[in-house]
Amino acid sequence: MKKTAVVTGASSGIGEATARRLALEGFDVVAAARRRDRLDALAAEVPGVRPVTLDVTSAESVAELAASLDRCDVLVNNAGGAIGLEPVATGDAADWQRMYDINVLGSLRVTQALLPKLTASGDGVLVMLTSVAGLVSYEGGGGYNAAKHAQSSMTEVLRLELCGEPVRVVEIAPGMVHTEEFSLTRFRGDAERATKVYEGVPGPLSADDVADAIAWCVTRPWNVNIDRLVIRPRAQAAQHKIHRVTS
Ligand code: 8X3
Repeated sequence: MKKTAVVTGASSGIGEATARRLALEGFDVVAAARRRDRLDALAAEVPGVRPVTLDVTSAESVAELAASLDRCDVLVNNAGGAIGLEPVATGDAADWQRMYDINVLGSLRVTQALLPKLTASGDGVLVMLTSVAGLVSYEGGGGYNAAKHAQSSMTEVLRLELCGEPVRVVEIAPGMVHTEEFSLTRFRGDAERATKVYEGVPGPLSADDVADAIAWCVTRPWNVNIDRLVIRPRAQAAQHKIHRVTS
């Protein structure tokens, strides 16, 4: 019997790379996201990937996802993101609310809906994609830091509460990852600002690098729980310590 992995936010970036990678690892992959056209293209290209339309901010949509699954062995709560880089003094509460809704409550909704199936699998693995932004705060990070800290804390609580159940709880906290959309979303479509984030950085992480780490975590033996994996590019020693090459 093949194992089933559900990946949220699978239409691009880390989610898409993880869906591809877990399919290669032999999982039946349920690729879930809002943008169905992208998921269909992914499923047409990668055998073993099934597309499911999902909006993690909608309880109904999450319930439909759960109802469409026979089983769930691995859940990768990847849907998330940052909106804005304004200081706390001028940040928009609506942006903060949206970030909380996607990163924290979105992960909560999907986790609650799929936990019975993860437990029933006998060796479930729940992966939370947080961020180094959930461990270290930085200027302008406000709403994103708050949301990622909350998601990271929720992950710790869950691991404590599930102790004794056949479910592992893994937190992946990436640093600088150059994906198609993360910075573009943060800067509300300003491509020039988004590009500058990675300018001169030799080897920011790719979505594939993070997918590789996720695949490693979920393929460890049943008794091995990788609590938290912090993954950064070599050029980023800390949040504020980034090596850039100027030409
Ligand atoms: C993204 C990493 O450093 O932009 O989750 O907050 S950072």
